Amino acid sequence: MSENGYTIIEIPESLTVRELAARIETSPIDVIKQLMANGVMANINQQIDFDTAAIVMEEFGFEAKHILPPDVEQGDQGAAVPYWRRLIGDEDPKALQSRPPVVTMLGHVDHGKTTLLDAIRETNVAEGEVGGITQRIAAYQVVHNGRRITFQDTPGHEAFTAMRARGAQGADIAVLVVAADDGVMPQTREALAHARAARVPVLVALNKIDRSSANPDKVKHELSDVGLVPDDWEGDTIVVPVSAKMGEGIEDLLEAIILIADSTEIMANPSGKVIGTVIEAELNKLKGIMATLLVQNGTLKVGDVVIVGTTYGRIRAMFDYQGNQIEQATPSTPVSVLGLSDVPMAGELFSVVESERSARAIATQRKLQAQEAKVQPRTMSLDQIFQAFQAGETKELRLVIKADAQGSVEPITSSLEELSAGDIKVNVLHAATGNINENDIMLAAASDAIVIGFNVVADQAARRVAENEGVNIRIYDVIYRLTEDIEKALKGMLEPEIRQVVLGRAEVRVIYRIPRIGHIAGCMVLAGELRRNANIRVLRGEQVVFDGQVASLKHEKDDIREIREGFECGVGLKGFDKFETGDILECYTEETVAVE
Ligand SMILES: Nc1nc2c(ncn2[C@@H]2O[C@H](COP(=O)(O)OP(=O)(O)OP(=O)(O)O)[C@@H](O)[C@H]2O)c(=O)[nH]1
Ligand SMILES: [Mg+2]
Repeated sequence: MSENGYTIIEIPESLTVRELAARIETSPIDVIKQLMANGVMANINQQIDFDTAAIVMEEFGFEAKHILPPDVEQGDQGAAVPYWRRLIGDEDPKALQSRPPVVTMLGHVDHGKTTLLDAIRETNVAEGEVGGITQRIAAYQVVHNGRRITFQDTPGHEAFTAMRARGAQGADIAVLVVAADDGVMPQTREALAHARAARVPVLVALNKIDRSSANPDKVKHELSDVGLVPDDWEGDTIVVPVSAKMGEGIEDLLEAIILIADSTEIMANPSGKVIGTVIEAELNKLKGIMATLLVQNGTLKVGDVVIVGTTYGRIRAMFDYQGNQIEQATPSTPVSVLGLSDVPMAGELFSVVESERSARAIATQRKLQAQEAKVQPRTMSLDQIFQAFQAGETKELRLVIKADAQGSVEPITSSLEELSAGDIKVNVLHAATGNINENDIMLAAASDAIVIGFNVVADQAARRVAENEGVNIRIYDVIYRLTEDIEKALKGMLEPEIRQVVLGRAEVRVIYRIPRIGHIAGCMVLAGELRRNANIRVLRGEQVVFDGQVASLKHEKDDIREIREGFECGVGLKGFDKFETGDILECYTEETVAVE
């Protein structure tokens, strides 16, 4: 017990939301809620630092105490180094070699992070971005005076707290970009807090000095107020005046980065255990699942089996930051890889294992652990949200949006936000590309939001969690239908909702060809039952390959109306017969639920 009567619990310098929830025996949803109440948007697999965890724990009546593993290096303030670096702690000190510094650009929205990176690389990323706002971290390398430096961008918009936190976590040096005409702003302070939490040295790029409204002295005062006293004011923070637009001060900035890099030991073992962090990942329509990884130790090679959380796969192809195909990547190298079976979570650590078999074993183990972390069932369905809306309890319709392409995310988000009228507001909590996953559902559950999918499907884990949590998923393929629905919803006139009830699942074991009819799937019912007058969804891995009605259902030679778990049957579908063995047939009915 602590002085204030709180139970003391030991936690490490950094842990995932899931681990924190398990330690305080609370639902991860409640932890996510509490984080949100404190302005931190985090998903269940995300790392949060000790200070953040301590605040949340206090709300639940616990006091946090540090546990430091014995091999943790101590910084000058006696502070622990970031989590991933501790994993390198096991490497033989003799095998360590210096590697390029990883530099993260942090700062308030529009202060010029992306433009500054462009000036450094002399390329042009900002113009190609949707709406000119960086939505995800991107990473690249430059060579300055023969020295390689890895840069990472982060978004400055307030909604992207978690991405800034992750950017700081993976960095050796943080460049805090502050516009000379705007000064220290809320996300400047927040970014600084993340860098400090991750014990990363901070350097300030005082940008936009070309502007007539630039006031460097005023900004230096503000920097001093937050503890960053400039070196020319006898402090120890390097402040480099730059103009990303005019390309001024870039050399000085790179020199300052090298100076800081040289005063810190930036090491890794290129022949050690391969670990690193997922920087971003997306479902690419042409190429499949593309993940950008930052290698932090060891050498990642084509053909390696990578595991991230519960996702794994053998790397089929690897590309450097310029899109050139490469065979291997040494520490501090950002690479895009093809071959993972599912979209991994940005910010998660990856590692290499010896075979797909052991990857599968680890993934299964992790899935089981995840299931054990018990989740409180809750029910806040779409109609209840609207009821709350009508009763005046809610003035905000919260949405989580997933779409197939970045080009759709932006128009959908803005057209929905435009529906806000008077004091009724549409609030898009999160919008991204890719299938609807477990994290989207968790976020929606924690904030009473609805999940909207556009040309995507919900993966199996997501559907399971949505069912447990009572989260509403609505899938559309035409934008105007989507906006029309939400508009009706806002006016409380939504059409009755169709709810799907899953009856059972069967696995395709053999395929029979029946002349003039086509192919029939010989199945084993794995759970529940299949019914003749119901619908069937054909699942191949995570993909839904067909969704439609049952044409025939037979047991041995007889036509039947239903068949239960443990029995074999023959299934024909209306308009589909391209079965493959291993396909899962999910049988469901639709129920109409009236909206009051
Ligand atoms: N005059 C002037 N404008 C600049 C300078 N650097 C950036 N800008 C402009 O500031 C705006 C924002 O720049 P970005 O590089 O997109 O800013 P950011 O920090 O990456 O913004 P987010 O990613 O949205 O957080 C753009 O219109 C740039 O052209 C500069 O040195 N001088
Ligand atoms: Mg940007």
